[in-house]
Amino acid sequence: MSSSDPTQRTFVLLKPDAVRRGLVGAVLSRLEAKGLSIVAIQDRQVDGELADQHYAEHVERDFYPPLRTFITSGPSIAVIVEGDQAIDVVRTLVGATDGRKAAAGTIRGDYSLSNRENLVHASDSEESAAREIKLWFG
Ligand code: FUP
Repeated sequence: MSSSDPTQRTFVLLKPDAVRRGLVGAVLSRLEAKGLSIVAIQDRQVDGELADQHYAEHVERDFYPPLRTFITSGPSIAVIVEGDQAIDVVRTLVGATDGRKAAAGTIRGDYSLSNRENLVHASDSEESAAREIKLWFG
């Protein structure tokens, strides 16, 4: 993929709340309906070590201990999503961090009422996508 190629890969995690609430299909179908492709998918039980690596930029924050408990609380689904400008497109579909403030029509805006249990993680830059795809898929 050359740097001028708009096709990108991004990392998406369907968090334990999405699995527990039976929203995996609903979330994946929104990504697919947009025209994005799922190029890899895996169910993963996140342990504390992977949580700390994934959220390296947040480990010192006050909100991290309960976030760590949540993200390790049950199975998640790790996904690589591909498409034209996939990183920004997926972030737009996911919506703002706090589900109470996320716009209606976004995944978090439609399905989450929480700033922590917000269903989905999506890479926020090309650097994050590359780091996270390597971390989760090797
Ligand atoms: P986002 O990029 O929207 O996933 O949000 P951030 O990278 O800012 O935060 C990562 C995760 O930390 C969020 F998905 C949820 C959690 N978080 C909290 O639990 N409390 C906060 O105040 C902020 C974020």
